[in-house]
Amino acid sequence: MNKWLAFVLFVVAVGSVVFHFVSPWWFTPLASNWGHIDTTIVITFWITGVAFVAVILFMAYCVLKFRHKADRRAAYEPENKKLEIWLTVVTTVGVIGMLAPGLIVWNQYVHVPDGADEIEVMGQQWTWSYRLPGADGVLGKTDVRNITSDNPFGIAMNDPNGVDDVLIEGDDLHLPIDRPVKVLLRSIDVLHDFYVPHFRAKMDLVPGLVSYFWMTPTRTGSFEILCAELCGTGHHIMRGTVVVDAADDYDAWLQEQETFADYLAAAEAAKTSTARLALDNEEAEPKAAQ
Ligand SMILES: [Cu+2]
Repeated sequence: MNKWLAFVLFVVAVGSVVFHFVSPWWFTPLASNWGHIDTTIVITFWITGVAFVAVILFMAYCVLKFRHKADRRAAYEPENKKLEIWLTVVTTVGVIGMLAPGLIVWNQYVHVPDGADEIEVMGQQWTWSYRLPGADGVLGKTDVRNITSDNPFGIAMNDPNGVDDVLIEGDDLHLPIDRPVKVLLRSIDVLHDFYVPHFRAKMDLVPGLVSYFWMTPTRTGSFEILCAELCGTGHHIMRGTVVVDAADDYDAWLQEQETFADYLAAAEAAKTSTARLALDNEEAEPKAAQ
């Protein structure tokens, strides 16, 4: 029985390592500058992998070596200074090895390089919308209290920087290749999490504040956006697409997008036509009564 248990433990240890190397599940091909994030995960795999194999093989060894024998008695050894020091040092080195690279990369992840473009991602149950700064390169100020159907991002009416902001609702986000971009994140209802696996980029959207990270797309193509925070019954449909374009394609796409000024003009036109319709009806009614 003990031999079998030791054998099963051995198979678990070796099988896990083999499966790790032949597994079809691995990172999606990288499409941003965040190769360092992959490195930190690989370091964690190595440290936890070595610890896992060591612990499982040690268990298999103990199950065999110290199995029950009628004439054997257990020894009581409450203290072993040497072993405790040794285990504490190895564990400390392992934990530092896992935490330190993460802290270094996190520091890079939230320190935006000078000259990065700014864009805004807005999450709400259960869609993604995007705002780009327009020709002036500056996003207009916003406030949730300004949000209406004509002003879905709540742009401040008295901020001239907001008028040319490009608004994208229910469509793909496009980004130019090889340009660092600061991604500002807002939510207008609950917690969401903007996640593009190919970019290795992920950040919570928290109602009431603007969170951010930065990255540089390094490859053209279409990449999936996921919400990585359980945000209600429609969480699973909260997906989107980000398309990384060459500079010319990006400019051509940008030309076709609507600005906040277009939104305001459309709202104004709708108001006028409603008013005219009401006026027409009023004029028509007395005739109908005759
Ligand atoms: Cu969500």
